[in-house]
Amino acid sequence: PRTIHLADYTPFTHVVEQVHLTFRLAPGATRVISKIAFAPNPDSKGGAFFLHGEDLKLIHARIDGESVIPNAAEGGITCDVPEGPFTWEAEVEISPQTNTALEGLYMSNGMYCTQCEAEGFRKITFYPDRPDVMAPFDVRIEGELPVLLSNGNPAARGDGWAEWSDPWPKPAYLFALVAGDLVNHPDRFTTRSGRDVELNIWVREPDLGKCAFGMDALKRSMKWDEEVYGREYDLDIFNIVAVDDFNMGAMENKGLNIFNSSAVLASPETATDANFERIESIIAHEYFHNWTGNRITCRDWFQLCLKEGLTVFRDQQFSGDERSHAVQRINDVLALRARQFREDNGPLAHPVRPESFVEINNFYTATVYEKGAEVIGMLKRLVGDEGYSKALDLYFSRHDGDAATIEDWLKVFEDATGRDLSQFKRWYSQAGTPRIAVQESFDNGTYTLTLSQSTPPTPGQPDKEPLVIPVAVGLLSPNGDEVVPTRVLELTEAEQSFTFDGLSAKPVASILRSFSAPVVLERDQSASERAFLLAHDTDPFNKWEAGRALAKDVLIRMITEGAAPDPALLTALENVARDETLDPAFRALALGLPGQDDLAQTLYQSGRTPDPLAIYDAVQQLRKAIAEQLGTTLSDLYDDMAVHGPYRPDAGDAGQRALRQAALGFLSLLDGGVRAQSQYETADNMTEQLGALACLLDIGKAETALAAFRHQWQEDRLVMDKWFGLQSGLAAPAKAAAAVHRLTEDPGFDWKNPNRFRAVMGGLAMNAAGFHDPSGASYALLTDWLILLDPVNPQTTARMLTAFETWKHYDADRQGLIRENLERLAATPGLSRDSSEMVGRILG
Ligand code: BAL
Ligand code: ZN
Repeated sequence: PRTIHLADYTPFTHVVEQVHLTFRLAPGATRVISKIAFAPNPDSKGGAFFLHGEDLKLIHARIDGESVIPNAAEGGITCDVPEGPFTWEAEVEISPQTNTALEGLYMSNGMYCTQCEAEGFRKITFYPDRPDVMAPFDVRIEGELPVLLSNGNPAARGDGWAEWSDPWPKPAYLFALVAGDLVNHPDRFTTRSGRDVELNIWVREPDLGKCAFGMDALKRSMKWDEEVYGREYDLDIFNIVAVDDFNMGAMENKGLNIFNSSAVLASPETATDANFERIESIIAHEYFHNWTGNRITCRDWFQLCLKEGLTVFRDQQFSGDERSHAVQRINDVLALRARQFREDNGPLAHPVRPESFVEINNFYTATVYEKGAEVIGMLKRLVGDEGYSKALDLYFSRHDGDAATIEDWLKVFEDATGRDLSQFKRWYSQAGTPRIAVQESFDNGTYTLTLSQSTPPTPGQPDKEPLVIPVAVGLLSPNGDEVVPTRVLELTEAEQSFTFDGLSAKPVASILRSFSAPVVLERDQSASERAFLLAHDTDPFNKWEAGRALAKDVLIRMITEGAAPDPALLTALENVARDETLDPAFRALALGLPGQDDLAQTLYQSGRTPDPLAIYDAVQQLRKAIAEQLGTTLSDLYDDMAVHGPYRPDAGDAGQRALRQAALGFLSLLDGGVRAQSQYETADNMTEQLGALACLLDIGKAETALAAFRHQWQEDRLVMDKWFGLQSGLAAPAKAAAAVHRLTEDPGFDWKNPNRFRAVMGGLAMNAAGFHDPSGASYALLTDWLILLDPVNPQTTARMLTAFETWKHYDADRQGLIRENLERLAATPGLSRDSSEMVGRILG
């Protein structure tokens, strides 16, 4: 397969002035008739007229009404065309029914739907399937189904047909079509300039009761984008459709967002607080794409972070505004470290704007999305809120209707603020997580903070240059008062010192407040200083971070030296747990221990080989010690945090439930599961029901509850995903492969459904000690299933391969076993482009 390089970008030979598509739907033989008005592109550098096309049966093609026979070319066709404007017509046949890759036009539970990003449109018809070709689309759908949807505004409809017209020029990846036996949850929204917009969430009839929360989240998102970014919706209708078989969370097609049903459907009985929160953020994310992605799109796929980093940043801002900024920031950083730092730390590390790819689907990564959002957060910190606002206004006015680049994006910041961003731009091209080492001194009332930055080598980038890193710092006096409020230091050199004068005593520095940059802070700090910051820091993120660092230090000593749980940590945790001035959601996060994978990464970074079983044992030992030391506090919390009255998914109630669940997790280690069993039996919402089930599984007493859960929920796919995922994720280490194997033999293991596959195999991959069982049984099991899935669904297979991305951190025996499995997969005849690229990069 061919490698595509950013440096090779050339504009398309033509522009598309208008697209007309007619779909004659039939499961095995859908006809797609296209009529496309092309004109020469004045910016073209020349070359043959080329249209992408894959798996299309060409029935006929015409140029200006005359039949033509195009020439087959790699990934599409070429054709001789007139010098001036011309009309291209083609009729092709495709088979949605046999399209299991879920890319292009496919079927899910009897409904037709599409997924075109990144390069799925070429499986629908011949077209310049590249984001810089933007055109208005008119679409006619013919099919004997009650609901026929496409992008834009409805134009006309009759019995068995409907026509849609999208006036906004868009790239083909934003095309969408849905046809099925669906019902809608309707609503309306009036934009600030008075446009009356019809809103719908389309679902299968049994799911109609699970749309209200998603609809409310949509309306709040529309309002927020008007108020905070001045962005208004621009069509008369906004449709969302829930689909059961979907490779990702959701897709921002213009005016017709298509959602994985797990990312939109929710009711108190079937969805957890975490599900509600995720739904709110994904609804917002897809809606926000209307401006950051759709009205202004990407010139090419190397610029993916232009829309994704910015849209993630916007959805994080929204969730913070709607809920709690402190809790949002902690959760965002937890996710960043778990996924993006992990990615940066291995063979899949790549810049936020990659410079080459074989299969673009492999670059919908935590680096492009989450680190992409962090880069925007840093930019905002550096130019200030007002500068950011001015730059964004300029971005929208200057680039509306454009397919833009990172250079365009940075230029608006330079023009709006007068700041030179040439060094900052390295964040887009340099991969890896920077380390910042800290040295401190205090002399005669002056505190000096010396920061040194370095970034470890990543594949293809042995040498790194210094970045511009905003480091937010505040100083506390020894009695806990804040003596210097947060100041943003700009670290631009490899090493730099910053001084703070006029202090009466050596301060305790709170460094990297709000996690002001996506870096690893290397700071040796005593347990007592960490406990001091946990008790006194005014920055909620760093307050939490101090507790997290303390717990990590303690666990590392337990793992590497066989130390006992440090009483200082237990006391600090008890103080936080009891502190009623703190938000329960924050306290729940403070009681959460570092993840086992996070500990493995930390050990590896400090030059040690992680032993997943030793990590597992240490975490279990610490949990037991916390339970024993904090027993009374935890049981008080469990009682006090009970939420009374009908379930509400808001941040306040969810925070109380989270703290209560954290307490239950520890208490179950002491009470033999009595509380969990009782909670399981009386819960009237999924958060508490599933939370209780998790505790019972954790202590090996879930048999009855698992059977009851299955009996109650067997008809609900999304709930049953939880049943599968929990068992796989919480299986005891030595038994994990066998337990997961049993799950794959369950008649409910519909492995072609990405949600179900991810629940079971993703659960295993996240069960660190079970996945890395020294027998290698889990490696082999996952590999067997990936080999089976690859020809059916390459995208999901390739993503799941990231389970192996940290393989070189482990001992020689484990590395040998993993290599054997990866080589077995690599040698599979006909392996997809997606998986070959991934396995090649992982093996290195
Ligand atoms: N554009 C793909 C799905 C998303 O990021 O919204
Ligand atoms: Zn997105």
